[in-house]
Amino acid sequence: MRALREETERFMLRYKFGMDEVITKLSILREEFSQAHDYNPIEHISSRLKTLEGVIDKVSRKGIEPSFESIRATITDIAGVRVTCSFVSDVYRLFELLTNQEDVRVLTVKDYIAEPKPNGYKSLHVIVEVPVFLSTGPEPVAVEVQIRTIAMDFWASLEHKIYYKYDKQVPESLLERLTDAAHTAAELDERMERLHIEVHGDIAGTSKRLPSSTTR
Ligand code: 0O2
Repeated sequence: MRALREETERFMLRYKFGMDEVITKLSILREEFSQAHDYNPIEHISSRLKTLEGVIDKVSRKGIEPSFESIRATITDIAGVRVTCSFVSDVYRLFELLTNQEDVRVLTVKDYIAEPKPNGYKSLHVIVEVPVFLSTGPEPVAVEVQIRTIAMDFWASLEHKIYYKYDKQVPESLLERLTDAAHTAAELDERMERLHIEVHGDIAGTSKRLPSSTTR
């Protein structure tokens, strides 16, 4: 029993390490990009680790017998990192900067910005695999990274609360208003980005520092 508990803790710890590694990568990008371009593409980084109960629930819902092996093979969002950016262009820029790193392997990409969910949900989801260096050697660990704008995040967090408040049975009229609000959020993103480009120019990933007169 004790051995199983220790193995379970060790199993879950790997995901925490993978998550920490991705957060470190993002924090380095944030700091370095700010220094090199006088511009910060990341507003906020948050993370969460699924509970063991949550993981077992999810694998069981898929009709799979829970085991370390089956969980490793089928549940790729045990470790989750969420990044909010000001603008849609920053979302894609950050995606490129992260996934172009040599030790980051992309497992799947779901671009709900290009193709929003029917309810209006927008976000860029990428499952990456990063090596975690343990005393027993390196181990690849999957981490789900969700990258989105502040407006998309605002919408998603309210939608998430409403979804659970109504126990997943949200009244039709509320659903319609939520989808409408998602369109408004998308429109706001476009307007804000246009304004930003007008004031600061298009800060391409490789562009030089902005002249001091145009920075705040
Ligand atoms: P939590 O607590 O945020 O982690 P899968 O996870 O692969 O079985 P799916 O649908 O293929 O399921 O994964 P997908 O589409 O990549 O979305 C999974 C996560 O995206 C969700 O995690 C949410 O965080 C977020 N998400 C997806 N769709 C919506 C949506 O319509 N509204 C909101 N607010 N968030 C969404 P979890 O596990 O549901 O929750």
